[in-house]
Amino acid sequence: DQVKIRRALLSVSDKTGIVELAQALAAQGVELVSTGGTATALRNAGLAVRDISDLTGFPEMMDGRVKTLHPKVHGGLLAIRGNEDHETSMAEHEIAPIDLVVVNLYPFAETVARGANRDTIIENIDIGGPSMVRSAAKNHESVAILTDPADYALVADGTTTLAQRRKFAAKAYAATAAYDAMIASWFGVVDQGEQFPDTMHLALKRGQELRYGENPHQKAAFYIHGGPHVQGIGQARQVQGKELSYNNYNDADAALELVSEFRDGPPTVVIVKHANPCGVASAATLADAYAAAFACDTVSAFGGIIAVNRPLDRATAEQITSIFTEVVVAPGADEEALALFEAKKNLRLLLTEGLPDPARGGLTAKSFAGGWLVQSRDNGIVAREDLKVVTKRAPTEQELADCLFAWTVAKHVKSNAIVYARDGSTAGIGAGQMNRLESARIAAWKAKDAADKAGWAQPRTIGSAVASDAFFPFADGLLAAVEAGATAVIQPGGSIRDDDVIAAADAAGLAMVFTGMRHFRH
Ligand code: 93A
Repeated sequence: DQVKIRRALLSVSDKTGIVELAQALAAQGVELVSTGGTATALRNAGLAVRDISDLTGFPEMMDGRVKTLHPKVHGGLLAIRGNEDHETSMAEHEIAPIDLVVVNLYPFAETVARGANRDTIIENIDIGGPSMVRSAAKNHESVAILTDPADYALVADGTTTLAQRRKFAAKAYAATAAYDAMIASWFGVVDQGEQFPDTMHLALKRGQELRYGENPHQKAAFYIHGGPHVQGIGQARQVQGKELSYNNYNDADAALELVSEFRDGPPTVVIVKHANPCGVASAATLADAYAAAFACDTVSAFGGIIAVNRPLDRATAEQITSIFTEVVVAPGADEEALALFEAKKNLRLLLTEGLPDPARGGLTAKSFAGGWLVQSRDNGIVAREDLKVVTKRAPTEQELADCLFAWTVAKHVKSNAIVYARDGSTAGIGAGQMNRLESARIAAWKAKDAADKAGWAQPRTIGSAVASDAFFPFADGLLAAVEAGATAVIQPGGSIRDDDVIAAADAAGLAMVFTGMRHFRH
């Protein structure tokens, strides 16, 4: 099953490693055939190359749209070696067999990403390349197809094995499938504004095979969007530490998404555990913000995932490294901070280029047995002017600021979410309960526990603002917040019992605002 390569067709947009490969093949006596740009690159390196136009007997024409689309190319790729009928056709039409194709495609995604105009984008839809890739891959019994420069070295000796050719074929079809998926989504999503087309094509590239999934008996891998306009944890650069696990990715994503809400705000620190924030704070300095976020729940912060909205400095790094932390995500880090992290070999440090835009669009998906649920991202942002005061008392400036802070955090807490906040930091977070009253109670209990542990005179829920990710269906949840000492409430409103809830707030002297927007997160 070993094939000696006699003739190779090289046609690549990304010329990485092509000269070295061609040199190795030439040294094995392989005839090189190439399209315009590739032929020039090889000739410039002193190699003897046959032009594709010489092989086809046709010039490359129509601005290169028709270069390799010819029976002499596809016949040479598809003909079954040793099949009498196919061999006769080859002889009759002077078709020479091609044993190796090296192709990578017009850079469609990159062209879209750099904001090129429509005509340029269309011109970067490769037709001849994918055709050759598919022909060669179909005939992998005899023909090898290379689509990844990382595989070039494998054929440098001028031969291929069947096992190799099968692997190359699988990779080749994956490459053309991903390529067409990108084009399809550009037409559907970008070009026609269709968010939910009839069928969905995902161009996902495996970034990393993970050691295991959510649990050690599950297998897992990380896939990155191949398409443009995507920004997030997948694009972050890991500068040190152990390999990220499945849960690390999930938590780091939750932390980065939340801290990005404070992209234009004061220094802010988010500490996440099991995809829920356990402490969030904004302050004058990043170090102060970390201290306040940590104080919210010093127990849960152990082994936490931290995201910050400013480059890490020494003072913050000192605090972070003083306890066990799994992952830190930051837009940058200064030399002193980096040196401190370096001493903690296992700590995973991820640096992002800036922070993603919380208002950006896009889709999120969740798999269930038999399909996927797909929705547009929760990019809803509530501003001061959107708030409707529903109680007799209007919130003070400080209460309003705390309401909005608590609301922003609650958006990133699993439902039912209740968040108490005071002076720009969370005082208690209740997440993931099956009823709102319990979340309110848990958040208050956690605040009290934090106060007991720190030796404070009283929990920080006294005089706090409380946010609820969805409306209070009954007054009981609100009354639990009153009991905890909250003086202001922010919630969507919209319950049929809103009047009861408002009456309870008025009776307790609370100020309450409605957002008109809900932030369920499950
Ligand atoms: O415009 S095409 O779709 N028409 C073709 O016949 C064709 N053949 C190869 N594009 C075609 N290619 C692509 O040209 C290859 O996939 C490769 O990306 C590129 C290499 O061109 P050059 O060698 O001129 O740089």
